[in-house]
Amino acid sequence: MGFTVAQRLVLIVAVASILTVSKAGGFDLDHKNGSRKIVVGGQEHWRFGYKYTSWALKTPFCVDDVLVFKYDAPNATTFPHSVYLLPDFVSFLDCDLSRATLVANTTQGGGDGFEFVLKDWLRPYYFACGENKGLHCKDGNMKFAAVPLLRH
Ligand SMILES: *[C@@H]1O[C@H](CO)[C@@H](O)[C@H](O)[C@H]1NC(C)=O
Ligand SMILES: *[C@@H]1O[C@H](CO)[C@@H](O)[C@H](O)[C@H]1NC(C)=O
Ligand SMILES: *[C@@H]1O[C@H](CO)[C@@H](O)[C@H](O)[C@H]1NC(C)=O
Ligand SMILES: [Cu+2]
Repeated sequence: MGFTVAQRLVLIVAVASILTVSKAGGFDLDHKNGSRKIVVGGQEHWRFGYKYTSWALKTPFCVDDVLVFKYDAPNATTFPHSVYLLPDFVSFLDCDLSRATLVANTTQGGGDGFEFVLKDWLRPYYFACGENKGLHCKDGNMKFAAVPLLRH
C-alpha cells in the first residue's frame, strides 16, 4: 500500500542488485564466460502454489544466464502449466495475459526442461504461467520478475 508502480519497480531492482552483490552460491557455472543454468523454483520446479516472487528475490540473475523451466506435460491427474512473458509491470501485477507472449507451451517443460536465455541487461523479464485464464498466476503464485545484471 502507498507505493506507486514506479516505486515498486525501483524497489524490486534495488533488492535484486543488493542480493547479486552478495553473490549467492549453489549455481552451476556451465560456461567459461560464467553464465549459469538456473532451474526456476529449484527443486520445486514450475508448479502451482510455490512463491516464485520470493524465490526470484533470493536469486541473482545475470546477463546470459539460462533459466530452466521444468514441468511435466499434463495428464489425467495433473494440471497443465506454461510460460508467458508479460509486457510490463502493471500486467505483471494484475496477471493480465491479454498482451502476453507465449514462451513455452504446456508440453515444453518436460524432460530436461525449457531453456530461456536472459539476454538483455537491466530489462525486467516478467514471467507467468498462462494456464486457467491467469488463475495459476493470480492464485498459484506462478509469476516472477528477473532483472539481469552485469556479471562481476
Ligand atoms: C556465454 O555462454 C553462453 C552459452 O555458451 C552463450 O549463449 C552466450 O552467448 C555467452 N555469452 C558471451 C557474452 O559470450
Ligand atoms: C501424471 O503425471 C504425474 C507427474 O509426472 C505422475 O506422477 C502421474 O503418475 C501421472 N499420472 C498418470 C495417470 O499418468
Ligand atoms: C508445443 O510446442 C512444441 C514445439 O513447438 C510442439 O511440437 C507441440 O505440438 C506444442 N504443443 C502444444 C500442446 O501446443
Ligand atoms: Cu501453471
